Amino acid sequence: MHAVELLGAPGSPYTRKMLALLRYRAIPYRMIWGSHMQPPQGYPVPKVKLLPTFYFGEGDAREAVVDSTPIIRRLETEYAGRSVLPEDELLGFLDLLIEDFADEWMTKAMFHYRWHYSEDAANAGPLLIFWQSPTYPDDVAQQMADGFARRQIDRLYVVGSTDVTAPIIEASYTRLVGILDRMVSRTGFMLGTRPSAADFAIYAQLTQLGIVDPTPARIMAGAAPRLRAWLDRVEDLSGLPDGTWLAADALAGHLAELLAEIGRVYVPFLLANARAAAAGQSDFETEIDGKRWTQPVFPYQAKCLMTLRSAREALSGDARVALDALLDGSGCEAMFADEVAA
Ligand SMILES: N[C@@H](CCC(=O)N[C@@H](CS)C(=O)NCC(=O)O)C(=O)O
Repeated sequence: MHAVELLGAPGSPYTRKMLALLRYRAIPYRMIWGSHMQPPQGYPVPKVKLLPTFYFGEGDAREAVVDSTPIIRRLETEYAGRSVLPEDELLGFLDLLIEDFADEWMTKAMFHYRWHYSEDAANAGPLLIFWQSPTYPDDVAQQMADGFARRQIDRLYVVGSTDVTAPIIEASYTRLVGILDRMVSRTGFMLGTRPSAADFAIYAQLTQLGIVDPTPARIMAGAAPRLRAWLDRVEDLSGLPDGTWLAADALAGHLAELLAEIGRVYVPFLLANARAAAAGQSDFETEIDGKRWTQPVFPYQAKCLMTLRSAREALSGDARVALDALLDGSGCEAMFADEVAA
């Protein structure tokens, strides 16, 4: 069978998300380690150069695709078995919400901790270069690492990491380490004894936070060795026996803390960002977790809110009632309040 190809890097959380997913699903793949700045010669260029870039098909039919969330859905239609998308409507929505939270909020912690403190930035710079190739001479590598670090540090504010927002991001990460550790201790995964897309999205950000970057890795190692060990297991779940999804009556107990965290930090962010985007602003200021948050508008994340709203709209009446009951009081319900523009 033709293997799906992907260009990615070990320091790119979304690459790790997809690599672990391909392994769990036993989809034949060919991993091309590299940089989105230097795609493989003769290969098509995706609409936006991001890692991972997936290449579907061969020769003239080869197609370059980015964005892990839709790629996961495409892989579900092209390869059977070991699905990561729960067929139950309510679980399906929760999976999408948690995946989105990990991809769009937890990545703020990942980017923040990588570049905010000098110890972490000095650690990441050379790794990012040697992940591309181990044969760069030292002086060239050092120059590239310095350039890379400078560019990324200059971009910290784009994801909302500044001295003002640092306490919010760091407190959320510390709470999440505890919340995720307790979830993993109960059933092994976010939505049962089998992994869903949400698990791979969370794992993705934590491969960096928990392993690569010294400051957040120390926090995890100290507070949650179970979660830290989980990361090494999720990297390759090819031999995991088939499991089951959570029963409806177990959802509230298992998910309450995580939903409250999403409602506490991510939902206020999504709403303020979408309002500012609708008003044509380039920046916005809001309050998150009782503290001031400022950042440039992120149009992609305005789309994320729309996607979550459409997904709730698409639910059958019963599933929507069950979802609303589950989200009630978590702060997540504010996403669907009618008066909020998007
Ligand atoms: N939504 C995308 C995000 C991918 C992404 O942001 N990748 C980062 C690396 S982890 C990237 O390529 N950044 C390069 C850039 O922004 O120039 C996905 O889920 O795949």
